[in-house]
Amino acid sequence: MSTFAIEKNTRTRPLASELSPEQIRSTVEDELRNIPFIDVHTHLFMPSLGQLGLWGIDELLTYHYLEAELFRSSRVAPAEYWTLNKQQQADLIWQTLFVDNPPVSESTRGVVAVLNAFGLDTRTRDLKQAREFFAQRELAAHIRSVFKLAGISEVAMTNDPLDPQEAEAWEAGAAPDPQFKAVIRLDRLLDKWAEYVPKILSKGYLVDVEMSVNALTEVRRFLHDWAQTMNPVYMACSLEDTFQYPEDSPRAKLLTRAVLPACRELNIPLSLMIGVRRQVNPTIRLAGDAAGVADLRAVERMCSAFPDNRFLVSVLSRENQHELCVYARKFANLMPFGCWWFLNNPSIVEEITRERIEMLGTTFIPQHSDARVLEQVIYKWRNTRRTMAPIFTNSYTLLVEDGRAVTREDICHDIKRMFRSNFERWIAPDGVSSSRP
Ligand code: HDL
Ligand code: ZN
Repeated sequence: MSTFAIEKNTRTRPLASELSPEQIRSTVEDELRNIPFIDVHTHLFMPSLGQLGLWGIDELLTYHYLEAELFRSSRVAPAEYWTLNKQQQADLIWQTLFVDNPPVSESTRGVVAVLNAFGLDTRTRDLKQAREFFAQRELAAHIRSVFKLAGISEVAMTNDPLDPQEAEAWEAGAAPDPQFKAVIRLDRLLDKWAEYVPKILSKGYLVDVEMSVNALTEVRRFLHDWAQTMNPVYMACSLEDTFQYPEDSPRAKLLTRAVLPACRELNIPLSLMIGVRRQVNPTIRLAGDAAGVADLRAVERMCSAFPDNRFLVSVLSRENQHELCVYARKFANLMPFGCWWFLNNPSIVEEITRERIEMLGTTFIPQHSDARVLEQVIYKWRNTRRTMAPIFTNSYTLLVEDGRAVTREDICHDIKRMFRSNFERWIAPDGVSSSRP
């Protein structure tokens, strides 16, 4: 019961569908389970991109998150590990992180959840059963089954036009797939301009290392041409914790004079993922990146300087989350999304999500999976639902305590907004610069 005395009972007759505090939790859990989510950032690939798509037990176990954990528990040094083949690596990781030690970390427990979801033995000492199971799966049917288990309807990919293998597959006419939305990834273009000028020149774009006015026009044509091929829902880049904007750099010139104009012309958002500290330990390869606190005044300046661009922003440092929420209150063209990478752990997801709801209501995108291996979406989205349920329950319970009835329709509306329509409106051809319904 509210702690505030109500002067007079102004409550109108209870709504037929009004939920009691006890019903709120079960209704939140129902709607989280019933509504299929859109996964707005992954490293998954549509089947027509061939070998780029990773799936199955050996890929699940050699995920770079698990490789980082292996090197903390195994006497095998990275240099030796890299000489092993994929199955030998997976066997070593299974033995070390799942047999010799209970798999209690977020990423190890995730593999357990995937095996369990398919009814496979989670305490086995070897991978024979799992390998036989995945070997007999037909990919298209397997994808449908995985998406259903994960409760997702579609995913956004990460597509790099400067990756030779991927570019070749697209240029060969890779068939689009409605469940896999393309995203043009810009890291190579922005971070390694001089290195990739020859490659872009070879494709017929008259660019130059000095980045003449004509070169920037040619980059816009390059982006438009790839947008024609991929039909991207947004463009994206990851940026270090030291990222500044504006800055006197090829990256800033490319963002200002090529990428942002192209996004406006294509009417699609730009995703900025900020805070990575690249390769602090290169001996462990993909696992070698770390996190750092970024100067989010760069985000402030970009949102302010480009009011006609829409931004998706995720930051990697826990310390940056609160100020990102504040900036989202200042700029309606800023959509915070996800609990990225090292933040995708329940203890931190809870803190981030609660402060977002407190400051932004439901005008944000709570989570993405960042999945690199197909079946990871099963555990990443299961964990998200499990973590979000008490958070949303608390929000609605407070609302009832403060005097406003809550219905199943309210809860359904909000979950659809956070996990679907905020994104759909952000990428919509008639894109709006806020998440107003
Ligand atoms: O830059 C990114 O998109 C990151 O998500 C990296 O791919 C990172 O290695 C990762 O997989 N994080 O989950
Ligand atoms: Zn990613």
